[in-house]
Amino acid sequence: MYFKNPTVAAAGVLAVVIGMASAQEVLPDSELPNIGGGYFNASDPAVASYQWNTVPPFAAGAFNGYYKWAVNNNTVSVNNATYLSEPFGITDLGQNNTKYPFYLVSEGTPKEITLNGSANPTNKFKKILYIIFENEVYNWTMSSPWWQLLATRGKLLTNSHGIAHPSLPNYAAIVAGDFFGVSAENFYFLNTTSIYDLLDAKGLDYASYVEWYTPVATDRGPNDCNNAVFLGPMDGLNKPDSSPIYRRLDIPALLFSTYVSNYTRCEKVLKASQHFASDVFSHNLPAYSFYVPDLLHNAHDPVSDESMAETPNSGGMWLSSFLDMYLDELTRQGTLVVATWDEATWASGSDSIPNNNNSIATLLFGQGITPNTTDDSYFTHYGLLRGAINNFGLGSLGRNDTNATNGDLSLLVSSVTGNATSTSKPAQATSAASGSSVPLLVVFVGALVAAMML
Ligand SMILES: *[C@@H]1O[C@H](CO)[C@@H](O)[C@H](O)[C@H]1NC(C)=O
Ligand SMILES: *[C@@H]1O[C@H](CO)[C@@H](O)[C@H](O)[C@H]1NC(C)=O
Ligand SMILES: *[C@@H]1O[C@H](CO)[C@@H](O)[C@H](O)[C@H]1NC(C)=O
Ligand SMILES: *[C@@H]1O[C@H](CO)[C@@H](O)[C@H](O)[C@H]1NC(C)=O
Ligand SMILES: *[C@@H]1O[C@H](CO)[C@@H](O)[C@H](O)[C@H]1NC(C)=O
Ligand SMILES: *[C@@H]1O[C@H](CO)[C@@H](O)[C@H](O)[C@H]1NC(C)=O
Ligand SMILES: *[C@@H]1O[C@H](CO)[C@@H](O)[C@H](O)[C@H]1NC(C)=O
Ligand SMILES: *[C@@H]1O[C@H](CO)[C@@H](O)[C@H](O)[C@H]1NC(C)=O
Ligand SMILES: *[C@@H]1O[C@H](CO)[C@@H](O)[C@H](O)[C@H]1NC(C)=O
Ligand SMILES: *[C@@H]1O[C@H](CO)[C@@H](O)[C@H](O)[C@H]1NC(C)=O
Ligand SMILES: *[C@@H]1O[C@H](CO)[C@@H](O)[C@H](O)[C@H]1NC(C)=O
Ligand SMILES: CC(=O)N[C@H]1CO[C@H](CO)[C@@H](O)[C@@H]1O
Repeated sequence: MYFKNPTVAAAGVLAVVIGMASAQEVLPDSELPNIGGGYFNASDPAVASYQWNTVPPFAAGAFNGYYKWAVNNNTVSVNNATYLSEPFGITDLGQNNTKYPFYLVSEGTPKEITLNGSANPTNKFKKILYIIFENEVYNWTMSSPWWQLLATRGKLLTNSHGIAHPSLPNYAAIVAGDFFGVSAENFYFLNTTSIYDLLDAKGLDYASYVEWYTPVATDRGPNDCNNAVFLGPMDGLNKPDSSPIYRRLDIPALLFSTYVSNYTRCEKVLKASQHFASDVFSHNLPAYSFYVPDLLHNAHDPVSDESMAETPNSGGMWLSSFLDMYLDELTRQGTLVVATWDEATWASGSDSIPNNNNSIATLLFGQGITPNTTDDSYFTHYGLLRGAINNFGLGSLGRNDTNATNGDLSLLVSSVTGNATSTSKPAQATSAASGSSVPLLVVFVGALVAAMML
């Protein structure tokens, strides 16, 4: 049996497919999300030569066709598929002939990766760990005393921006350098290259540590990718939407068909509670990893006795504890920890109104980071990606990872110092804000409104 409670899991899949169409704030046909939080409209000269068709194709009930639109003058096609069996770890859960609509997104002209790019590795950090929080505008986050406290432990980027709305395309952007025109949260598989191709080529290891995730047994092996849309227990107090606490769309790797089609890669998506602590303290955290907090820890949903308007606190409390536990040890191993938010959303739950310039908080901790500092330079998710690529000397994906305007983490991190080569034992219960060198960890915080939707 793949799930502890197959009935709930199956119902969750169906509820998601239906709920995405009804609950999500979808863009009108005439709009395409743009970096900075605004939207292009059909009469904008900047997109006059493009074709797009976003919304009707992505309504859950309208998958029975073939659609295409264009991003950056490059046609992106979306093929529909209705699987009668279980693709990529989607399990039938005993519901024979269950149909799973999903969308395969391909670039019209596939981008070629470039290995061994012109830049030499900057080697500012040995490892990078990303943590992504959900759905808060910068001001809202930084009005929380918990995030103010966290800022004293690291470097706060005050001019950092999400790429798109709603949440899903932002997760794609940080590992692949584009959002591929996606403006909804249906069941996408992106048939494109990503940083995982560059990491494989370089021989660097990676992992995703995901709260509540359980791999599934398939004919490929016992630890295949689980593409269930929601997993985990429900929080009955979390009204009104009773959100499950795991979402597929929060794990960047699972969004890519080029990732989940490879069983060896699927084995690198791990249940956090079984692997993260032991991997950190045994010095086996790979060079590039994500820690994916659940929908309570990532601030998407409030804790049980908290109102929606107080949501930032739930994520801030969780991250404070997380850093108490791990930051000393991660720093000793040369890890940069990146905590960021997927997109800027207001307490009202709206992704787009008012236009908040997609302004999000991003905080850096650990290796090469001076605590209680800020940086005001313009930064986007593409800078998080670019920084990892430049640090490890991976080459290029040929997308926005080559665009220096979007920032570069490795410029914000001091050279490796201190106990980066330490073989010390697991961290003591001491303060983490000691300035020791630590691996980089990125954390995304996502949109609140999207939480209500999906
Ligand atoms: C569409 O965008 C153009 C250019 O920014 C702007 O002048 C126009 O007012 C917009 N139209 C609508 C309906 O928003
Ligand atoms: C967009 O496509 C047209 C037609 O192929 C081409 O002439 C133009 O150079 C392209 N623009 C960019 C920015 O690639
Ligand atoms: C699925 O099919 C199997 C065998 O064909 C049958 O035993 C089982 O009851 C079916 N399950 C459902 C939920 O219909
Ligand atoms: C994915 O894209 C590649 C081109 O990059 C194409 O050859 C392949 O057929 C696509 N896969 C699917 C399943 O469409
Ligand atoms: C990669 O870069 C190294 C050092 O700059 C160089 O020696 C090597 O030939 C390059 N490899 C490729 C495949 O370009
Ligand atoms: C957000 O912060 C900026 C800069 O301090 C301020 O100008 C703006 O009014 C704030 N917005 C809200 C909604 O608090
Ligand atoms: C599958 O993933 C492994 C890394 O886990 C990589 O070494 C291998 O090249 C990948 N295979 C393909 C066909 O991409
Ligand atoms: C952080 O810096 C501010 C000034 O930039 C200072 O007032 C405050 O005491 C510092 N806090 C800590 C914990 O170092
Ligand atoms: C860069 O990002 C912008 C905005 O997110 C996007 O429209 C564009 O297609 C991207 N460019 C490339 C080369 O991926
Ligand atoms: C680089 O990114 C910035 C900000 O997203 C954008 O305005 C600019 O057009 C991009 N430059 C190129 C060459 O893609
Ligand atoms: C590591 O840090 C400890 C405590 O600060 C210090 O005593 C020790 O000399 C450092 N070791 C190295 C190799 O820097
Ligand atoms: C263009 C295309 O592939 N359309 C397909 C969408 O899905 C339905 C159901 O499987 C097919 O019948 C269409 O051919």
